[in-house]
Amino acid sequence: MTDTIVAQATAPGRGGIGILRISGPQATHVARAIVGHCPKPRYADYRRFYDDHGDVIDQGIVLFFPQPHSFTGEDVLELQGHGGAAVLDLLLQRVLQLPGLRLAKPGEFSERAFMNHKLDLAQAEAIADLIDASSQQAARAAMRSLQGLFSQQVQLCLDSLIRLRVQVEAAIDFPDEGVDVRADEAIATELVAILSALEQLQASAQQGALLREGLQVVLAGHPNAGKSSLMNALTGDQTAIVTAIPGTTRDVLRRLIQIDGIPLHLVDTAGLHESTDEIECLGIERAWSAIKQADHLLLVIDSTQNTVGDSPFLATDLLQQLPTTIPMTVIYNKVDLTQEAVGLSEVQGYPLLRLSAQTGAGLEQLRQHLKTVLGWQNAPEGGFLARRRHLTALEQTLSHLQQGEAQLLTQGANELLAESLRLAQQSLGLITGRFTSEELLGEIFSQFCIGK
Ligand SMILES: Nc1nc2c(ncn2[C@@H]2O[C@H](COP(=O)(O)OP(=O)(O)O)[C@@H](O)[C@H]2O)c(=O)[nH]1
Ligand SMILES: [Mg+2]
Repeated sequence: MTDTIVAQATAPGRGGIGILRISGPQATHVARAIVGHCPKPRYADYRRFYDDHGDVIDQGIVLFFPQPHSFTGEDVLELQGHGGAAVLDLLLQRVLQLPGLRLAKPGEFSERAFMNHKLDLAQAEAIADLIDASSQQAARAAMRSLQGLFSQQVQLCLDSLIRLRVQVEAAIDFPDEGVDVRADEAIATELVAILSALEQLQASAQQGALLREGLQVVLAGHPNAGKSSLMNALTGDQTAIVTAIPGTTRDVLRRLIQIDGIPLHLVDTAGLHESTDEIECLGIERAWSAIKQADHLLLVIDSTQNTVGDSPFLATDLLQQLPTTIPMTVIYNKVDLTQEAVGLSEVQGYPLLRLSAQTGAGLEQLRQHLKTVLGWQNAPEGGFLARRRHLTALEQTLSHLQQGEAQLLTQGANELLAESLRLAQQSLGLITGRFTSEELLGEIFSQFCIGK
């Protein structure tokens, strides 16, 4: 028989109300043991909560949701008492004394909801994402995923794929009946349509992943260029120490900021140069490792040191060492001293932005520029939140389909195409959990918080 699980559903700590949630076949038994009877389904019942000696632990609301009309699809009981750590713990210990009960694992309530077909996998993940959302945009997008927007689009593509597989299997099994080029043509048209729907879905999912995870933007450059000043200007506080002494920053500093609701991990690093100071050398090593993991680099240059006439001059020694695969913007800082006009131009094929970290001139342009280069298309209302796992699944699906398209062109509808379509359906199904392995499920749900 399934265990009955219990966990605190409200955040730990002090609060007006604290809720224990119980799910499983023993839920009604718990109600009888603790409040003396099982309340009428979905009615708030104000009761005392008793311990095993008949002493009152707390008093509050008890709610009962009989299966299948509950979050998990099982019998669910909620005990809503006062939100104190000690009193909730007493209540939890009392519940755990009862036969067949145990503490829930992280994400176990959502996992049961998934197993009982209350949610698909993408929706279950959206619950965790909604709880973790760090901006209003991310929260709204997570809610749309939870309501099934993402899943519906995946399902539409899955349905078309299944229809196409049937068509292909028919062409293979009954070669004499429709054999012709016309069958192949119909298949090709359908395949192209699925490919284009999936590409659109992929574009939205990429935006969704951006909204969920944010990107790493690393500030790099010579000492004293103004990296830490720029970090502070963007975070709006004194995150990093700024001095006129070169080599002030010796560690890697990270801060999460938002630009119009898009999360962005800003990383300040030690100035890059040859140093003999042991601590600074370690800082520089860390700076290089942060640079290699960046999604975008901001190469900060002190414009008072680097302008030759009118033409901007790049720190070429650094340029040669920086990874060429990571997109980069050159920041010409301290224009308050050089009187150069703020704004965006270009240098040696890189976007160049003149600004002053100290006065804040040009900062807004930097924000807008970052939004653009990080691939944010303006506010897709109706967008949804997606995870890296979803992007991978979409990529694999697309690659199987593209392979299938090539096979169809060269050899017509045969077993190879059928196999590519089968694989495509399998990878797409991973998103909503149709073909998901036990291990993957375990991994996904274990990242949820307890009580969810
Ligand atoms: N005038 C002016 N000074 C700046 C500007 N940005 C930074 N500085 C100064 O340059 C020095 C080095 O700045 P800091 O942010 O520590 O540079 P980092 O070594 O690259 O992190 C400090 O004295 C800052 O006050 C700026 O935009 N204008
Ligand atoms: Mg610094």
